[in-house]
Amino acid sequence: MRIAEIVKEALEQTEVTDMHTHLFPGEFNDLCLTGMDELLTFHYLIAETFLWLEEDYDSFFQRPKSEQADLVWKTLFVDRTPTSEAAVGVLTVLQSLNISFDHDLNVIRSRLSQMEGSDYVQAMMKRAGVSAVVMTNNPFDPQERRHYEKETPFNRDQFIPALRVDPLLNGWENARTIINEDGYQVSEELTEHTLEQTKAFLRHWVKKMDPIYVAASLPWDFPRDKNESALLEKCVLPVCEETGLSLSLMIGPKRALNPDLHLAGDGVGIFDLSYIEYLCKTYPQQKFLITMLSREGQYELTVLAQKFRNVMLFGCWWFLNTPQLITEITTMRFDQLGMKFIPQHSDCRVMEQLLYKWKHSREVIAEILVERYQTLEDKGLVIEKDTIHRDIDLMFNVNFRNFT
Ligand code: RAT
Ligand code: ZN
Repeated sequence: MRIAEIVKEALEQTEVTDMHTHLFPGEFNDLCLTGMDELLTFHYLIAETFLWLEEDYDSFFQRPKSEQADLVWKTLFVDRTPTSEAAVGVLTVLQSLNISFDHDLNVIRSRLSQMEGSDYVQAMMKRAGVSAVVMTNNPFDPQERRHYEKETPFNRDQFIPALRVDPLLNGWENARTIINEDGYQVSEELTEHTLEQTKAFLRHWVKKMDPIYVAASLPWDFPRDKNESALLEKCVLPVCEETGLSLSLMIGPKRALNPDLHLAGDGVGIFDLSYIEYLCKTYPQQKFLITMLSREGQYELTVLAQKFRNVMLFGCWWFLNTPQLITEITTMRFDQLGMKFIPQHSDCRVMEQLLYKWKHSREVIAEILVERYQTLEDKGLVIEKDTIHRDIDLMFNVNFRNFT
């Protein structure tokens, strides 16, 4: 077998741990998104649809989801040729499910819904080659908390909780209302007592969720004031330390750049990495999983990761999850870090997206790996099939499991 075939086969056979998604188990009912309307109203596609649409933002969002999906379909797939990564992704999903393209969305809707059954979620994960997904669990979201409060049972080996704390860091005013409602006395001012109570709130949620890590997305200009850094360094980090949890930092969004677009309105800014350097240096015992949204600074971030054992870079996040940028960033990471990084996560929100996000990423990463192995063989190193399987398992499972 040639190297290219072995790599392709190993990537297809290795079930991955998808270490950051917005997926939920079927037991979480409405939070578990599936089907054509959810696929088409994925916020990446909504943003793209508005590039052509003249309709008011508000009137679009007031429409029922099926009408929004109709408009996305007509705008991006019928009246135009779908060329963006997110649009091509929908076609990959259909192809993976053997559903042929039809201009009539209802035909596709019904073919897809015929497949949905009780083991649909399992079937999607299996077909996508994903053994487990890490969720995003926000204790400040009433719909999500309900499931933890009433202890909805679910398969925790397959759906791994992650405690998301953005609302705490990026909006103390709203966060403190919820913390107070939960019975912890916190004031507007971050007094010692308030910090203690906030830690107690976090400990409570760590206990309830049993997360694999704590996660926060830090906007491009974080920390904007002393309170934001105090909440991170005096509440979140101490609780991570006590509980031995790693902290995942997803840095660089410019939230609500166009608020009319709702969830689709976030942009990107350039994060000042000196704050991350400071965190890695000041808290050497704390493990940080890090991904960054801007293309700028990826090189500096890779060098930073090379200096600190407590850092694990992961994924090509959100707008960076395109073949071109995965190639660029992953190649650079191989050059600087060897195999000590996690090449990708999916960020899926809709179950079927696993099919395209992982297929596209595997294809790009296969090309990079084949080139690397071929260079090594040219230098006389014999690359065994087992080595390739071991390496792929290392990057897509073991690096994450060992680090966390
Ligand atoms: O990629 C996305 O879908 C974004 O909307 C965000 O959810 C981002 O991934 C995040 O976790 O903040
Ligand atoms: Zn995400």
